[in-house]
Amino acid sequence: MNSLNADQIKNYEDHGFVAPINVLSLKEVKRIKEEIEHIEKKWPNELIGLGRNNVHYISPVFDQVCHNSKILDAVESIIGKNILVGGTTLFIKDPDAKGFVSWHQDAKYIGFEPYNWVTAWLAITDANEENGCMRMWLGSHKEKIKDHKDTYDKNNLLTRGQTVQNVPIEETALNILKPGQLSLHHPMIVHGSGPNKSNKRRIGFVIQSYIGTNVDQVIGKVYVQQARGKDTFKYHEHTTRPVELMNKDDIILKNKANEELSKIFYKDAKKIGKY
Ligand SMILES: O=C(O)CCC(=O)C(=O)O
Repeated sequence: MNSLNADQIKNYEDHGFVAPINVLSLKEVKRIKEEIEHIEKKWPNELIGLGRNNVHYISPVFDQVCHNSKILDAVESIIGKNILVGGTTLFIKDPDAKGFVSWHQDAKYIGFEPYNWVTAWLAITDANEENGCMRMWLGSHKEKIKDHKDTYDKNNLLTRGQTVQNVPIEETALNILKPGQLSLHHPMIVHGSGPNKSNKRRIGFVIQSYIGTNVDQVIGKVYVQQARGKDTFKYHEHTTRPVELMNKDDIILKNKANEELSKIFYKDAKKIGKY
């Protein structure tokens, strides 16, 4: 077992996130990067806009990441042994593309309750200050859900540019990761990330999120995969796992899952953004 140790669990409890956790080899990460480049070349529209979500339904490479035992051991240390994959997102920042992520709490808009869930951010490339790694407001997960202003900034990678204002920068920390390293963050932690100022891509594959089987979707519908343990609650529709890249039925599933996700993200929104 690669469970988190006592210090790592304390870090998560005190700060709202834990990192870095070594989970994949450089060879495994290279394979994932190649898969992204292959999909982008052969199906140029597949990973843009809403399509950046739930790529694990159409690619066995991404599916296997979600079911990786090292990642699941770490996740189990936080949410217990009955684990579902509740969705994934690719956060890609191309060099000089100006994309950023405003300060936000995932719990504000994702709709998973109770908060027995955790978001796993896997670095496919380096993630550092220069290329716009995440920055976390330490301890903010212990506070309440904060007001978020929908800004719809065109460079914001969040759906409606939802933003927590007046974050004290001196209480934040960078979440620096090397390729193959993971961070786990709490649903309530306030976090964000700046633009990529380097000359290389920054790629994060985010399991958003791993949820305990006791977690419901209170805004809309979500499809799930059993990652570990048993689902006695049966709140969600379980899906199959892909055995080949871009299988016709899997594409239909990905599109259906993304339509549902979009309804969740844009519930009560004044307009629809580009993701
Ligand atoms: O990739 C990023 O920069 C931000 C991702 C994020 O906000 C999240 O995973 O919750």
